Amino acid sequence: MSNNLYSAIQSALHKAPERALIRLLDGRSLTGADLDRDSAILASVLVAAGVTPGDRVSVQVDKSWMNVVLYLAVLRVGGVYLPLNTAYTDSEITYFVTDAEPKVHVCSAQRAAHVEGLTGEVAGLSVMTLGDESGSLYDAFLAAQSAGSRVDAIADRAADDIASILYTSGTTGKPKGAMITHGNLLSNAQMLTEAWGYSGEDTLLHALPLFHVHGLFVALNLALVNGGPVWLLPKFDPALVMEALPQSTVMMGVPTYYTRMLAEPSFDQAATAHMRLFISGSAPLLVETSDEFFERTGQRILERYGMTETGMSCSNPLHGDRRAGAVGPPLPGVEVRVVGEDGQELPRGEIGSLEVKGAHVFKGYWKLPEKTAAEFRGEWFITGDMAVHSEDHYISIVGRGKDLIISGGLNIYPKEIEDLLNDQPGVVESAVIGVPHPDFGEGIVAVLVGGEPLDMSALEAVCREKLAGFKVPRRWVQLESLPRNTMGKVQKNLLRDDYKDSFSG
Ligand code: MCA
Ligand code: AMP
Repeated sequence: MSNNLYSAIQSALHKAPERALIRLLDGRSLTGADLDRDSAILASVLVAAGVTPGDRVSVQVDKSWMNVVLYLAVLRVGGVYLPLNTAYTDSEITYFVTDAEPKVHVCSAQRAAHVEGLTGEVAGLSVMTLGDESGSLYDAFLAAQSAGSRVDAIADRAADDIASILYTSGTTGKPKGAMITHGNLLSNAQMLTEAWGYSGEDTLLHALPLFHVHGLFVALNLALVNGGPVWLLPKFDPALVMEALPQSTVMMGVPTYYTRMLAEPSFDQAATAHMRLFISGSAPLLVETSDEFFERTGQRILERYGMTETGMSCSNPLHGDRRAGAVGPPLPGVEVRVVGEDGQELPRGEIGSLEVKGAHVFKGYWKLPEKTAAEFRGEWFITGDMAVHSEDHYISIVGRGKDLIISGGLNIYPKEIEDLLNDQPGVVESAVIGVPHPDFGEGIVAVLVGGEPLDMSALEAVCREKLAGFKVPRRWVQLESLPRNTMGKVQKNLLRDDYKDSFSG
């Protein structure tokens, strides 16, 4: 039996050949048969472009039905799907493309020239464009359709073969490509199906981007392997969510989605009456948000916990106690432990470092065996999150051992911004911190030390040029020196406390 994730998806598509599975709010849709046929046609385009099993296909495009077909086509030919946030700047894209060395890079027409300039550095790279039903990839798809070209075969893949690479930043500098296997994705889809009682009877309200684990592997994969319909919203927009809610049963989102929905006066029990389940993750859901949501809708958001490297590890139960402030017990097949600094498991109730083990844990970082080894203790993956394990087996994430900011569900590693700032003339040193933000959960503050008064707008402009917009600090402060402990380490906790009100009120 093939371990290619596409085989599992195809069986579900075959069970729903006439059913509208990808639904757009303008009334268009793709059935199971359409998805299977179109991915076979697009697979022929990828094969003609030289994509063979194991080759990377990097993709930086707006969300669209064709983006879904492209994802399926890459899986089908055994390629490695490498999605990239549309907010990444050209300099960020240069790093990803030269590191991953894709055979094909797909992007919007506006971004193509930059990547075409990298063909000298990446052997065999070709660049194709995709807009909303436009671009060279779309034209090639139409031409293949007219010519009757398709690749029906599903490339044979072992469970351990890489299906996808997702870049995730790190505390030590450059982003690392997490290699996620077909086995990892299948195991995640199976465990979530079981834990959340997901079936083809569910209709998913999909407002998340398709370039992160949450939107792609938690949301889309779960619906596809179950042959359930998906309302594919172009992005999160409360008005669009309100429109799709009455015809959906499950929604997934980051906490910002739920706080923004609560700001809609018409978001109430009647608007959510058709919904079976609201799921939150990627960042901590505040107890106040969870409680307000419950009061307004009569439904308790189900919070779960995961990472790019592991997919989902813990989830509050479908039936039973959905505990606000906790992420629930481990999912079926997942083992978790909370350890102290010596790596020994701590008694229940004590705060320590969270480690996870199971078939969902990734294969390692692309081209970085030493960094991979450093993140494991034997078979246990070290998440970098601080947690408490309760007597009744619930995990609560209580902090981060890693220096990480999560803003609107997007991860920002301060080191990346600090490295850039420290390179600028006049900057002696910098500390980038996350402080409470009413919309994004955390907002970014840059604290700088310079010999002379620093030109903050010039520094902000450099950040805008080099970094995706969500990584640009929104508050800038200059100090004489940074607070340090006796070991010389910057005390970010003191800075976070000093600037905690930067975005309130
Ligand atoms: C956009 N902006 C942001 C963010 N998003 N600033 C801080 N944090 C953000 N998350 C800025 C833009 O740079 C821009 O500012 C301005 O906001 C408007 O941009 P726009 O794109 O229109 O914003 P939006 O549509 O309001 O987007 C906010 C959002 C979006 C809806 C919260 O960021 C989102 O969909 N987030 C979900 C991310 C996600 O999928 N996370 C899962 C990761 P300017 O013009 O000044 O630049 S996977 C994961 O974490 C693990 C595996 C897990 O457990 O799921
Ligand atoms: P990423 O690197 O994008 O995969 O983000 C993974 C990180 O997001 C985790 O290591 C946690 O720090 C955080 N995270 C995800 N879900 C939750 C949650 N429900 N509560 C708290 N933190 C979360």
